[in-house]
Amino acid sequence: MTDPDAPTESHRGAFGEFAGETSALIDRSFRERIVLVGVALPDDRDADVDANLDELARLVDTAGADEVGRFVQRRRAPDPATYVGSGKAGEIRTLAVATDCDTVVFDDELAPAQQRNLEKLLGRSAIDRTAVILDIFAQNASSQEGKAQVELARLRYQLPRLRGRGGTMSQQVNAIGLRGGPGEKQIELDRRRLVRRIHQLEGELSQIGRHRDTQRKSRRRSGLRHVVIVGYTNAGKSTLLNRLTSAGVLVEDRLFATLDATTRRLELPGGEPVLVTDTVGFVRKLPHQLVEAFKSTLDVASEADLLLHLVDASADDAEGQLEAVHTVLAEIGAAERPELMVVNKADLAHDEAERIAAAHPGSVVISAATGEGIDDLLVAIGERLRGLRRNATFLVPYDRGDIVAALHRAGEVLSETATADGMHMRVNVERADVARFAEFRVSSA
Ligand SMILES: Nc1nc2c(ncn2[C@@H]2O[C@H](COP(=O)(O)OP(=O)(O)OP(=O)(O)O)[C@@H](O)[C@H]2O)c(=O)[nH]1
Ligand SMILES: [Mg+2]
Repeated sequence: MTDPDAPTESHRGAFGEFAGETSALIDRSFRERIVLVGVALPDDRDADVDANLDELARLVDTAGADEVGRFVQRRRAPDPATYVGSGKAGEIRTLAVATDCDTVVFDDELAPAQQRNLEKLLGRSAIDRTAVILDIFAQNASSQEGKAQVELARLRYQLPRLRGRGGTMSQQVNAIGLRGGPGEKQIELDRRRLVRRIHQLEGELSQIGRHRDTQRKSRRRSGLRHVVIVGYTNAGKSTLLNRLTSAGVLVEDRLFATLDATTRRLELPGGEPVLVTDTVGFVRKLPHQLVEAFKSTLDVASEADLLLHLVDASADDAEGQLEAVHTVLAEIGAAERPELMVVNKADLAHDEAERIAAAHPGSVVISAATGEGIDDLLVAIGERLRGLRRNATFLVPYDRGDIVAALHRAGEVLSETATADGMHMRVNVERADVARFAEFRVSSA
């Protein structure tokens, strides 16, 4: 190795190197120095590009590393071989050398070949946003399910990226400088081991999923409305659940502090009990591997009677965060759920909170930390829930078992009587469903 800048086996940049099932992804014995790189497409506004990279900087910081520089390239599309143009890659390398950076983090998921090419061009590890987010999730997972979900997501990300670097997978940490490796045979062995582990985890998770189905059924049987708190990470979701129910969920000024769903019972001012769930937060471009692996956790949102969408009024980019949350909600099939917007941290940013609330009619301003606005929030939740559903009566012919089943899925069947003309069903359903089954409707009693 004649190039003094070329990585060696002892190169510090271990950030993002996958080390197999259990080991940490980042060497946290020191804070790595990171250069951030994004590509701005023709339709991207400057402010959005900045917001994306600011968010990436926060993710990198949470993962335990420091931003020492950033680069944005305007392009029609990312370069298929190197994400940025190759000229730009040269400039990034110069900056990386000047700032003594360990790792370059790219704002979009890199294809395996792009990553390989970039590492060659840059002479240091090149990783992507997905790896950083996976890394934070790995650091924060604590429950058995959370750990299995994160590991599954990491392995699915790792599988197409396996390459011969020497030794077993667990020896690959810090082995960035080893090129060539022992060849196809070892890669094939690693690949098989990985696939086996993926299948094992899928099995474990489907086992846990069955338990969750039982919980879900008992929740349905309880007949209680289900309110789910969603929002950008660090918006204060867990603080709100604690405020409402003394749940004792961990609250931290940290991205993705919560990875598991916690459900508690809460009585609304009228005495009506409901269930409230706090769950994992969202960011922009949430990796699809995580969305898939966390499906069972995220499903609570798509099954909610009401979403409380919590927004941090003190965030620089609250509107952008709102949009990011809506994108993820759409991805997980929860876009159609009724939503009550709740603007939080009014104690920190009072004027901004009022401004956001004014832009979104029907929203409520609170501070989960001080309790300000919580009484109004409880009233608003009650009102929204009451407005969502109504009782309707349907008469379904006996040859339409599909409709009977669909009504059972759509709402709560209050009574079901066999008559000469068909099944007479009284059902508590959402207004939209009343319209959907209008053809069979007989009265609104
Ligand atoms: N000043 C102020 N801080 C708040 C408020 N609500 C939450 N926080 C703080 O914001 C940080 C994040 O709060 P969490 O409740 O952990 O946020 P979260 O939405 O559950 O975050 P994740 O689980 O990481 O997605 C913590 O430091 C809280 O103390 C509030 O109303 N005012
Ligand atoms: Mg939380």
